[in-house]
Amino acid sequence: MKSLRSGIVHLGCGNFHRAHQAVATQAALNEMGAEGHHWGIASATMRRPDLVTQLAQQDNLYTLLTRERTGTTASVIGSLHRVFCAADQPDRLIERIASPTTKIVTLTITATGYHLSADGQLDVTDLNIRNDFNNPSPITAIAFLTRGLERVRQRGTTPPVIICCDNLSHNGVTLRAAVMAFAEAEGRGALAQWIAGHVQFPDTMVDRIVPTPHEGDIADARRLLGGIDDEIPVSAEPWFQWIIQHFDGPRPFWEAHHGTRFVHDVDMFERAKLQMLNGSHMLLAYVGQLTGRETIAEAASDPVLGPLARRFMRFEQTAGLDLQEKELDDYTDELMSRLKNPAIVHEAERIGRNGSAKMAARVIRPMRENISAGRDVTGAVLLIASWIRWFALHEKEALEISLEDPRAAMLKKICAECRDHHAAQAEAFLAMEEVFGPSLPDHDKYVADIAEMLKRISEQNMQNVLQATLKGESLAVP
Ligand code: CS2
Repeated sequence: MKSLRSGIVHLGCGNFHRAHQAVATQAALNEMGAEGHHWGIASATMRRPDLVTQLAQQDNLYTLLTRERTGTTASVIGSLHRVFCAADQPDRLIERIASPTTKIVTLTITATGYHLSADGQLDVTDLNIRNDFNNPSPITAIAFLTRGLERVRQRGTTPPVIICCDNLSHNGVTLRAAVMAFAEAEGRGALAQWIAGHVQFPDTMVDRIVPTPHEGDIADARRLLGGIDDEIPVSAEPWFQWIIQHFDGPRPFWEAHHGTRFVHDVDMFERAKLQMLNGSHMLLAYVGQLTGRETIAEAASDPVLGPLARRFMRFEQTAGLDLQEKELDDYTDELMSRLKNPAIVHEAERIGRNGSAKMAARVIRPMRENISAGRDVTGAVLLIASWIRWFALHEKEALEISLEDPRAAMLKKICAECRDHHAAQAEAFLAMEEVFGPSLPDHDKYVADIAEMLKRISEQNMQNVLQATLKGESLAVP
């Protein structure tokens, strides 16, 4: 669209952004007509210049393939007004954030991109974060936001609203605290205070399963578009949810896309999704990989693992959710059906990445509440034991998958130091407060349970262990 201008700046122009926010923005542009033309997106990839080149070759247009069990549909998305690489043009991103024409800044940089500890606070000892202190050409999103807001403050203009669209607990509050902590840590206490008083960081819940692009996407796009070539289509499931806390100031009419809602309190939506979907995703990923299931759909459709995941989702991962039983049943049914969608090729190995940054909010928080209430936590025990097993197998180089995690080196080191000593491995993993938080209630018992599960899945046939776990056989050490 020739008359488009960028009222939104986005950090993290990845597949999720292209299949979620950019799509809702396109719906808003369609609905708003000429009124909406200033709501184009200036989207920065943090470090993928190749994507910038590919998008530029097709005028920043691309295809969204919506994949249902019954077939695939294609639509062309044109809401990306500008695309650039932050690593190549750091000042361009800072200036964009600071520009008075930018009303909204959004982020999808994944949970690891925030450099948080298990308590949700910015890890100011993190090397990437430290490297960005007072650095005019930073690499982390937190530093880019701080630099941009610093310019807004110096110029006395109106700051943009900053909308985190990643799966973090209380993502707006968390991001605000992280930006303030960053400014404080680099000696800009006054800036931190100004941010606290002037910048809005609404909470959001985002939900759409967006698998990594695969070879068939390009052919499908060409077929569905009647022969037009698209080198970088993106595919997604039909489900779309974006729940945004009300904020002051102008915005696109994102509600034009089904599944977008503005509410006063995002907490329950966010917690239900983080625990029931994202937490169960982790169980399916770690256990699935260990049983040779390559995709989430295969793992969720497994006659033993599927029911185990369902039980975990419905009875463990609902801890702390103030919703009716019927609502929880319906949400569970819906989620399991989405996870089984065979048209979505979502590799288990990918979902399993960066577990150390995801564990606290998705798994440990409900686990802690369940233990305190005397409820069963077998699913969480299985999940954690399977995660440790990934690293143990890696350490012995038996598992041929890439292992991406910000703490991978340390986790493999633990496995090496106590090779085949399951109790010591479980103890050392659970002692990492930056991943698991403080000790669990009745800590020693649960570490012993995890160690026992780790021993079983390491020494016995995995399918038999899962059968026994599904039947509810006790983990008590004989
Ligand atoms: C997944 C999410 O990678 C992960 O951790 O659990 O990306 C998940 O697919 C989305 O949050 C679904 O909305």
